[in-house]
Amino acid sequence: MRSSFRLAGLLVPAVFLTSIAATRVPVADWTAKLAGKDGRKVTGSATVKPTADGKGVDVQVTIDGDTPGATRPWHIHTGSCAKSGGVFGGGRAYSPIIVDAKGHGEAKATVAATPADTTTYYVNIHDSAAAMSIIVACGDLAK
Ligand SMILES: [Cu+2]
Repeated sequence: MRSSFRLAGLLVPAVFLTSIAATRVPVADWTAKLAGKDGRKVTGSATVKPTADGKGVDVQVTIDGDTPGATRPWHIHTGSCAKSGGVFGGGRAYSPIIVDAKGHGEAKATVAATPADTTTYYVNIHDSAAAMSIIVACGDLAK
């Protein structure tokens, strides 16, 4: 009798741990704090979360302190603010941020690609479609 009680005591925690592992989200969220480039007072943040089907990521970006009425293209890029790289997941996934009268803007994108743990990523806020090489704000993504 005594030994079967002990066995039951061991089984309960094992089952509990297994169910936690099964419901764990496969990829952790990434976040970035955005800071203005070249003296600009723009601030912001971005979050990157896996989509429900696990085949891509939902990205949310918010900026403040920007020029009212501006239209800002933005993307996740591979690399870092210090070492630029290509657009992550193709540029079509990202629709531009429209800055409101208070200097605030936000946008969402669903990108059909998953970030790799072996690569670094950052978020770029570009000046405009006509001046993509000018970066208004930037932030490195981290888990
Ligand atoms: Cu870009």
